[in-house]
Amino acid sequence: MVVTARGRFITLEGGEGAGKSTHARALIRWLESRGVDAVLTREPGGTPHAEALRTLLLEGLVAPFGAEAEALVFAVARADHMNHVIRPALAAGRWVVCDRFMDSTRAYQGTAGVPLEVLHRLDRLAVGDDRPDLTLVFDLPAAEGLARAARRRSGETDRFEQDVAAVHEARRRAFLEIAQSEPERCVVLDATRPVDEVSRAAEDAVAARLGSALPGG
Ligand code: Z5A
Repeated sequence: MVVTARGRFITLEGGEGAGKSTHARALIRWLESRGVDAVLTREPGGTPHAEALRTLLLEGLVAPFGAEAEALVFAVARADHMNHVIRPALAAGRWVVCDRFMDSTRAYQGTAGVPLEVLHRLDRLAVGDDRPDLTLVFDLPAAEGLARAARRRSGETDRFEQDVAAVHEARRRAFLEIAQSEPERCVVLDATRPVDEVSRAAEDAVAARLGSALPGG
């Protein structure tokens, strides 16, 4: 019987405009150049049902029910994403690169007042033991990220972008606290540097943490 080695699960986290989407795409290209079969996905979203929930969340249609309800809906979307995309890919030996994941719930809904034990319980339900092998936290001052996002934006701001600067800074601190409390999983990258340098730092982090799982590693 042939046993396929499990793939590796990498998540990208950080505030608005920190460069997660840019570097998720770059990381997929780099992994493929190393012979890795990799899947690019995102949260909220990644499956048709979770993408439908993304629309509700980003249009602010869940917001009137409160932050706990938003955390629940993010967890429902995550469970669907885990069951239909992430777990099957990992089981097939593919690597998964996910633009935002469970730490975003801690940083956004946690700073909005949802107790940590509720968030941990939701993680146990939606994620279980299939936690990321590596999380890259793209760190930069919130004002700089918002300015980048504003320059790129064509339409209106979404429900989360509309929050005031102090809220965005609290989320930045929350991401850094998560990284500090789980150094075996998380690597913080200085996202104020030029794009190419940040990409190289992301690749170095993957090679350092997961290099033995790369083809020929
Ligand atoms: N959310 C939540 O509350 N709870 C949860 O559990 C989850 C999510 C999973 C999803 O929005 C929203 O859902 C999000 C959190 C909440 N809040 N908001 N808003 P999204 O996925 O649509 O948006 P985002 O995650 O914030 O992504 P973003 O704004 O698109 O930012 P980004 O992906 O980090 O950045 P980017 O698109 O790669 O780069 C932004 C611009 O900066 C672009 O023009 C780049 O070319 C440029 N860039 C990138 N890197 C650099 C460097 N190094 N220098 C200069 N310019 C750069």
